[in-house]
Amino acid sequence: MTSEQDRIFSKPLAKVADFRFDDKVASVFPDMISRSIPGYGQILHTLGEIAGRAVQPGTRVYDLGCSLGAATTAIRRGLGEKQVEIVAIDNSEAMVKRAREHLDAFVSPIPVELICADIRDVGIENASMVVLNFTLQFLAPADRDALLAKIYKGMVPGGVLVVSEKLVFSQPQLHQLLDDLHLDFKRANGYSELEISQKRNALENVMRPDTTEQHMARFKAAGFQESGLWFQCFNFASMVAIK
Ligand code: GEK
Repeated sequence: MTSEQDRIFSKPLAKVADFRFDDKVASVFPDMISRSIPGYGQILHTLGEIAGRAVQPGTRVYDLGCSLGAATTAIRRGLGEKQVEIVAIDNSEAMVKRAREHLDAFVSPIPVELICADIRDVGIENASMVVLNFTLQFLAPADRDALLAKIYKGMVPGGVLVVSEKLVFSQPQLHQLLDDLHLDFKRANGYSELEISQKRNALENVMRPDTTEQHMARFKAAGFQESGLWFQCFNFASMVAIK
């Protein structure tokens, strides 16, 4: 996916408003996410590989917080001709509008139902794979356990949940080092100090990352039999939980 270059925070702002997934963000999103999240491309590719192994015929795949549908597209690729359907959900109208164009441009026998809704309000049924690719961190922390419980209930035995997130660490020096390495990654991708600091302020009240331990405890409390990290680069990770 190509898009315009992300220059959203490049000019000094009198007041940095809370980050929103609006039209401006949707129009630069592929550039923004690939320059901001180390390993994003690797994670997308592997979502397709996981889908190829874990998705069971006659079931559904859910892509929760699908943005422009990048994970859905990777999963469609990984599934080939399998008889499944994908449900892709995002509550940003700007994202869903563009996601429709991206998904329509990709020829695949796998149907995608694209829904503009809050993932807290939609039912999960007959799922053998559920993906939260950098979405859970945007939900109010108090709503996260209930979402995981709903997902678990809607999954078939052996189903796989993939959760990718930014992480925080309880060990302060480790936290600082991995955070600094992430900022270096952004600098190396052309973001200025102003862009980095204004974006950070915009996200402060909107994105609240958990520790790895919180994620693992949440998977266990929801009922998942097994869980673990399959990818980590600096303070970004992707985890799997198996029902
Ligand atoms: C990708 N998964 O490219 N209900 C529905 N959608 C939501 C909610 C909610 N309650 N809260 C946030 N979102 C994508 C990237 S981006 C990650 C996901 C990022 C949506 C929000 O509108 C946005 O599109 C997405 O979650 C998060 O693989 O920007 O760091």
